[in-house]
Amino acid sequence: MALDIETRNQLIETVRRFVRERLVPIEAQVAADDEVPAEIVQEMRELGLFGLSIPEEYGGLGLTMEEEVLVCLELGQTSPAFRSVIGTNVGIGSQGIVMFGSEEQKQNYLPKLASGEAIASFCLTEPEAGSDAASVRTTAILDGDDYVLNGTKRFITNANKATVLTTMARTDPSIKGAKGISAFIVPADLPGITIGKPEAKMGQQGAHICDVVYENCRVPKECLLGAEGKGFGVAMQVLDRGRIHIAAVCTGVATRLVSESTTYAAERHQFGEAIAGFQLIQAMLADSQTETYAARSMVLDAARKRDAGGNVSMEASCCKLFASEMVGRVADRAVQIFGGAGYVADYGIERFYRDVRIFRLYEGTSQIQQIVIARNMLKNLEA
Ligand code: COS
Repeated sequence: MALDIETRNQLIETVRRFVRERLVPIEAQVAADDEVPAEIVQEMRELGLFGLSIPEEYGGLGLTMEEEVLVCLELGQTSPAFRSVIGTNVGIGSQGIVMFGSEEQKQNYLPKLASGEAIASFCLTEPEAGSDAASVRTTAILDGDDYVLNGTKRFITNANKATVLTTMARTDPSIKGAKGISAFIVPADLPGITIGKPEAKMGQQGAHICDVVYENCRVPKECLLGAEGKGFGVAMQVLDRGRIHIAAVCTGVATRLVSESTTYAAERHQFGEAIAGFQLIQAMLADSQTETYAARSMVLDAARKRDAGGNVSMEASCCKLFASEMVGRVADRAVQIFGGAGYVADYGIERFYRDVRIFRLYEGTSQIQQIVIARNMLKNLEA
């Protein structure tokens, strides 16, 4: 159920203050250390951020999608690495359990994910299955009361901290494509699981991605999430929701960059006046503001449609496509407005420029979003 307006405003204000007072001052430090400090993670736990999307009866805040978007629009206004700490618990790691878990699975996992005591990762991507998610090769073969998992998952966010791995694996290798795939909730401490070391990345230092390797890992039958053979649908529905979340984060980052660009343009003097007085600078500011506003409007609209029970697969992809491409343009203009300072690490703008690049890639590249949008358009034509 939606929060009353006063509680909602309080939540947004609390997150805004947390971002401004606790996160923004340590952005450079987190990037240099490649780690979010433990005391910040603890504060996130205390604020309930790990459980934004988990229903109240399982210990979360049970926010509607619209409310989650409003939180992401605030949380996005700092280095995206901070959001990544809670990202998999709020989104792709937990939502399969929220949407498709049995009562027992929900009771077992959701309260610990909501409190941040447990960390969930989403294991879909593999070395040979990126955009083509239905070509998953990891196998899960039933043997007695266990499924035996073998295979490698790649670029798995938070895997080095995870206690639960929501994993897509092929239960019927004789079926190629989506239909042979099932979803599992795999406890990360089972024998036969190896977590690789975090990859060195272009940006978002402090957020970690690793390989997850399954070698004859015996997973009890009860860990099957949803029906056998229905795992691809689980993954797709989790991603539909995740794409709205990511689009909101992109919009939050863009909001921060528009604000930084405007302030800098008003303060920086050249040719005897503030560069904000020059129309070519104003054009860049105006374009960034317009696009940020458009993304904000889109993402709130898609969230409200989802809250109303609609299928928002197409809208989610429209939001992810537009907002992730948009924040790339906004970050590029921010570098341009800052000039040489935009290229220098101390100003932090170049860090955002690198940080936002991944948004066009993960949870489906821009090209995958275009495919999803166009397929839905054509399907609607047939209906
Ligand atoms: N919700 C529910 N079911 C869905 C769905 C959705 N959003 N999208 C697809 N499905 C179902 C289809 O209805 C179909 O079921 P039936 O065979 O019963 O009709 C099945 O899943 C297969 O769908 P489709 O034929 O569209 O699969 P494709 O192999 O063509 O791939 C794309 C679809 C490209 C959209 C998918 O592979 C994808 O999203 N790739 C990107 C993956 C991604 O985002 N990776 C990031 C990893 S997480 S950081």
